[in-house]
Amino acid sequence: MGLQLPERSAVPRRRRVGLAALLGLTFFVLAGCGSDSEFERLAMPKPVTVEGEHTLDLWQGAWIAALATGVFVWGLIFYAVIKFRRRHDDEVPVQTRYNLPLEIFYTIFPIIMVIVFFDHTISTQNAVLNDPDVKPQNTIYVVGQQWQWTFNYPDEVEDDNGDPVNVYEVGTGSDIPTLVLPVNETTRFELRSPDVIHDFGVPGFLIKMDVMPGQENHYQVTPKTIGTYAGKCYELCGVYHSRMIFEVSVVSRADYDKYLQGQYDAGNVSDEPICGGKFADTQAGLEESDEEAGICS
Ligand SMILES: [Cu+2]
Repeated sequence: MGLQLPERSAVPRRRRVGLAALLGLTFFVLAGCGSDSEFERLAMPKPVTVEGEHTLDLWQGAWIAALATGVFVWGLIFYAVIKFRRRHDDEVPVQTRYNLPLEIFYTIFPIIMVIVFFDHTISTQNAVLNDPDVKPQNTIYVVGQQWQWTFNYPDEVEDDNGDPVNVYEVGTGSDIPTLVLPVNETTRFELRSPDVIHDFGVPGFLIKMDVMPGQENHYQVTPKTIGTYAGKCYELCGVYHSRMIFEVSVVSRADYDKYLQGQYDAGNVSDEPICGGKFADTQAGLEESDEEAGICS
């Protein structure tokens, strides 16, 4: 005995038309999602990088797919609840057994959805982490140390002998550092930690990533607009975790070069990227400087 359904003619035509119109309107509204307002971005911050656009697309696409599925399922639920409600106390509901095509459908379809979600996630991840078509023009070694950030710009400036050297900016508990990035250029962040797990992120980049001792994480950004943005540590990393904030300044290439030269002139210069502020070497359990251990290279 298969699934028993009432005669099709029992559903008034105008109700079917109304349901179809509701579904169509939902798709129309969702398909029109742009990125100009926070509502349209579904509460995501406005992306200020090329890579952030990919993340926003994934976010919006996932919500549209989830909402479309939700509307379809809710529609079926309410349809069944209303259509097959008990009308008399002595009425026995229609008894049903398995329906093979239906069971195959609701087994296969979620698997297809997961595969599609997975595929979009992987392509977004590739675009954000390591797009093979985009060669980073700059590399910055970002060091998270308890409890501030150090930004290293290796081989960007030459010393008096013409040898490339590293310039850096170190934040302290009372001094918020600034991460300077050139606009419309791809910069790769190499993330290093000499002590505990931190997490490096800027809301406008639509990405954050753990900074882990002993692991070399990285991601890349291509800022589209000149401006200043706020960044912070997203991992509870100790007593003064809340002080691990920094500023991001996206500037023109000329201002970027001027900034790097300014760091050199100020004496913030070393041969290799340095691994943190003066507290980085004094963490419990660290017997020697991690800089000597080569963790930053
Ligand atoms: Cu931290």
